[in-house]
Amino acid sequence: MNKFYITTPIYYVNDKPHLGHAYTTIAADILARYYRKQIGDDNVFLLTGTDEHGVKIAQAAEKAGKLPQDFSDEVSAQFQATWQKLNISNNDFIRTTEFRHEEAVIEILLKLKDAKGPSGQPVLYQGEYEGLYCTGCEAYKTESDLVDGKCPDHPKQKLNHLKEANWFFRLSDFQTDLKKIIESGAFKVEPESRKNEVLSFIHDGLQDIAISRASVDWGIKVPFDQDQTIYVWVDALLNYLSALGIKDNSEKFQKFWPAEVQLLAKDILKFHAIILPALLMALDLPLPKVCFAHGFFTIDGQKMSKSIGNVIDPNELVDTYGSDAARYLIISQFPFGNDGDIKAEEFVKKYNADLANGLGNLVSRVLGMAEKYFSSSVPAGKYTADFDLKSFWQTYDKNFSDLKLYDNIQLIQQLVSWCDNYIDSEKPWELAKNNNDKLSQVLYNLIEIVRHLAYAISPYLPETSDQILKKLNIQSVEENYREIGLVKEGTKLDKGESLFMRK
Ligand code: ME8
Repeated sequence: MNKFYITTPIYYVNDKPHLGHAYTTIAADILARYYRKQIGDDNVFLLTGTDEHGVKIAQAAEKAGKLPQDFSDEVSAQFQATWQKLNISNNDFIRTTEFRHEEAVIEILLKLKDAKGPSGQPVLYQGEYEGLYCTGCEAYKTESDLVDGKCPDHPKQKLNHLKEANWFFRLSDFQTDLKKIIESGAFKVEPESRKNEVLSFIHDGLQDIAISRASVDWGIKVPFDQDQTIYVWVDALLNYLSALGIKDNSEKFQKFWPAEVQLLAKDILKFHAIILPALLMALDLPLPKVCFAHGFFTIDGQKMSKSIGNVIDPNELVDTYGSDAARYLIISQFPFGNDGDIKAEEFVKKYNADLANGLGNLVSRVLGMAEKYFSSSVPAGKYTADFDLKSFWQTYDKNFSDLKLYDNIQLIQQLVSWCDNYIDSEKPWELAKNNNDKLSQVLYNLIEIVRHLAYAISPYLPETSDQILKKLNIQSVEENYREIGLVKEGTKLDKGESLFMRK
């Protein structure tokens, strides 16, 4: 891989950022940080942003007594501040109310107007829509989407009955091609269960979709029909292209498009695995390589919701635990991809077990022994421990290429436990009495493993990684950091402060 473009969804500004948004964004950041180490900073692009048009935002602004643009400015700023607090290393932040986005969307719509689908028919046509619309999803609903006559994701939301003249996108024309590229893996929908879900949806038959609304004002106007507003999902999906500068066919666009990975959750899978690829095919543009939909989590067994009062603000987690630990606690809850439950009371337990008593304590223990027995300098030795660091890195890379972010957390925790057991079985405090050579060797091994750990945690815990490297007197990232035995005899070490205070 020589470049890596990764995207998160752009989040609605009807509400401030919550743990669900943080989950996807942290996962994307971990991947971006990993690939920057692999292929260089200039070759990685991480995009996130905010989705600011549509009925849902207009209603939320009205409720707050604000103009939609002012309201969007405020909430979008909250998203940006939260990502800064969580140390998200996004290369750009796109807002759908920005001019650069709007002008790109307009140009794309004009291109679509002239485009023909696989059958040779124009991809856009005028028609009449009659049916139901859920403002919560900002999506049209068919009877088969409903449970007890309600949207299963927004049961409290009243469904609106719409009857309008709209512009339609001939999605049905792309059915065969979509099936082919998903089945062949030319466009990967992951995990496997999500791929099957999308294929069975396609198998049931794709309906053309309305891509404009006459009754909505807050949005971008259809350039060839000023009475219509572009459907918010079409507007939003195009952010992945507008942010790179598709309009001017910028160098950035040429370099980074298509995305290697699009991360999202299962709630918006159809938009990313069906509508976006069909739009791209209509525009004759290459498709993203992987569309990965992770699971949805509940909090203490319940759906996260304002009315239940169990919404967790990621900012509060950072205030309590610091940014690295907050990232860790959010992403280490359950395997990436699956649905899971987050138990609020587990945060403190996990913090103490994995970070304060686990990684943090190991680093203090190793550097404490180096201080006590070797006046804080690296003793003589070469790497002889029977922990296979080479295969550790192989598994680590494989997990990243399979997007198994959680498995790498376990891999790192296993290495921490391995070191704790090694210390307990070698008993350096006894070696100090009678076997200085062995003591040097054991300590050398431990310091070398701590160095590898510092690099392995860096996508997840970037600040802690830097702190450990500093303690090891490594001023800048070593190019060949995965080599074994790079720690040099005589290097001054600095135990300093604990990495994580117990709570
Ligand atoms: O759908 N568990 O924005 P949105 C895991 N604007 N992830 C969760 C989650 C949960 N309980 N809740 C939210 C939109 N997420 C559109 C997207 S993209 C062109 C437009 C995450 O603010 C997850 O990534 O409703 C999900 O897909 C996203 O937030 C939905 O964010």
